[in-house]
Amino acid sequence: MHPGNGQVTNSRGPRKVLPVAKQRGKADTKRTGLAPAGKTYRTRWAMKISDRDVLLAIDVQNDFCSGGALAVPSGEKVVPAINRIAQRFGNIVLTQDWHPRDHVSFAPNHAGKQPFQTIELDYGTQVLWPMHCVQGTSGAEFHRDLDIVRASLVVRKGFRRGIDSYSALFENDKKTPTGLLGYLRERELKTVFVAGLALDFCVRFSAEDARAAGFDVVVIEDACRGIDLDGSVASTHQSFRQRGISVVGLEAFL
Ligand code: VGL
Ligand code: ZN
Repeated sequence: MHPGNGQVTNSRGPRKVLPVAKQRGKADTKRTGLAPAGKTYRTRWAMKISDRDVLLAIDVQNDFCSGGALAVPSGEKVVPAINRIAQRFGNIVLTQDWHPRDHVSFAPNHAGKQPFQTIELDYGTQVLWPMHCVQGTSGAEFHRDLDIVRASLVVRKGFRRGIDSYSALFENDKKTPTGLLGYLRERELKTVFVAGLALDFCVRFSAEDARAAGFDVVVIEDACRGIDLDGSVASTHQSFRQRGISVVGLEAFL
């Protein structure tokens, strides 16, 4: 689903969105790209952001950007998109993948295994990755252009040697909490807007866990990039549809 016009429907019914032209007033129609009378145009909608909304920016770190140890194709392109969207939010939370060197998800820590092969652990199947986001290394730092000053919380995840954590809420055993769920509840936040890297892993599992915990969830597709292992981007979109996770484009925030 890619409504593209910012209409977000969920279990509580449609969210209130305003046409951009209306919100800005008639004088601004040029800037919104509306065509002259008689010509066709695509109406653009603006998402109204409230203080119950939070932007969750997932793993915008050097190792997931071009030149990084686990580079997501065009990963760095999420940076200007997230910076732009973030201007609209009063609540911004960042996650940071933060592994010890001897982490169980690193292929070099398993004799005879190559990156992107899988192993079975007590919590299920685990993909083996190249070493990435090692605690304290430059690869684990946020992209230098990510505007982080207004973020109120940084959640580090994947710091236990024996367990990976794709989701910002629960580690890969689906039980061990990161603490973010408590933060979201205590702050009485209601809608989680998710962006970042990678769409088909950490963004996906964060969005799914937030939805399962009862939040309205909106994934900002243009502010994400995927790894795409064995059709994982397609299965991510299918999962979002099935779970009532909304997917919108960047134009909803301009
Ligand atoms: C991620 C694989 C391993 C991600 C993190 O941020 O999507 N993917 N660690
Ligand atoms: Zn990782």
